[in-house]
Amino acid sequence: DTPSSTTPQQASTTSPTFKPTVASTMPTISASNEWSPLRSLLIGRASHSLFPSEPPHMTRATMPSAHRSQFRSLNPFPAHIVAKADEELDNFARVMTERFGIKVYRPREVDWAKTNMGTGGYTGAMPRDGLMVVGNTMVEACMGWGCRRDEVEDAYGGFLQMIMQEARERGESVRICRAPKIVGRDSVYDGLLDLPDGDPDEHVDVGVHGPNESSEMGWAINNTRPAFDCADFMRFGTTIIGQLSHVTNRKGVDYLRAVIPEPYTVELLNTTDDHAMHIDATILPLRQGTLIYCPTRVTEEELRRHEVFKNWDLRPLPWNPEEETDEEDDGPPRYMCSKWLVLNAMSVDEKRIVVEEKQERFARWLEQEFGMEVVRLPFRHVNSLGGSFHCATVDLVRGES
Ligand code: ABU
Repeated sequence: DTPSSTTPQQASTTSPTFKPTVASTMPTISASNEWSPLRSLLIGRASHSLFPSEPPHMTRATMPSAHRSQFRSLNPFPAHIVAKADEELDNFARVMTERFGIKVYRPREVDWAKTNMGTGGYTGAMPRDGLMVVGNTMVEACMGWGCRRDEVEDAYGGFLQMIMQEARERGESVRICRAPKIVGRDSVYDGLLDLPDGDPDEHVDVGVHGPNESSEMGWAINNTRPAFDCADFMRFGTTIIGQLSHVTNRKGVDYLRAVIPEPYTVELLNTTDDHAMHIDATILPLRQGTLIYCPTRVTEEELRRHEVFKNWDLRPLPWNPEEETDEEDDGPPRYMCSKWLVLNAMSVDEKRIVVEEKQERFARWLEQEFGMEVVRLPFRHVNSLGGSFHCATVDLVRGES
């Protein structure tokens, strides 16, 4: 198989600072879960990040109310936050390479104000939303947000060509499924844009392709074309667990089902998150058989409905981070995330996990309750842009060497 044709990138996608340090016997892409030893990783880049310019009903549906007024077309995130976020991402990449011997790729720098034919993009700091490895296949998301339509090509297109080339030279069977291009007007907000403005703090309830089985709410996109972010899905062996959300519709799930290789299957978790956008702050698998979950978004009963979790140790986080005032509140604004972002940690392997350094209560709980070795790294400025370690990465290879 070959990737669909793309425009070659203008710049190298591999940071010269982080040269691969691992043996060449490693596959180019291969991952079937979220916890096997991490061997190759894509880490995002924050430069030039802009507040996403989606319509108000989408912003109301998915973003915390405090900062919504800043979500305007071409409005950049504060420069000092972006600069610090890049420092955090560089440091994270250095630690992954030097301490853990993980091969790290970085995307090219993109001026997001100049993308999308001048209407602007969002960020290169959250690659998890746009790309996912399933076995030997890299899937590109059919993103719902118009401002993210070209994100994968702009930031990671050259990287995708490079790994395809590497795989070809090594005779590996690797597939890259690029998303179909929408040329012209997108229909995904049809019927939704003329909703009354209402209270800007009120959650939008549009009922277009919802409700799901456990919530009466509707979604901020319709089901006229496939839409999904990869971060609405997680790998648990050959079962991929996902959710419908304000950026993932049923056609998106059907599309994903159609492009992933056999024997992988997709099952949907019925979550009760009215602001659903990405499943990786709702569930966090630590290792085979152990999963932490957000009990206000999903129940143990719902998790157990899925065969893959039958004999798992399923643990709700025993406190509600939304009700906590802690040192994290002194940090930069979480413009786009809830405090459940604490669960957006990234496993190095079944014993080691990367957690934001100010999340000390969570880190200690993982150490004491699960015997994890917690790698504490600064990431609050990346958090400010919309995600934590899981969001800011795409694991390319997981598994024993
Ligand atoms: N992009 C992950 C954010 C999830 C959350 O705020 O809960």
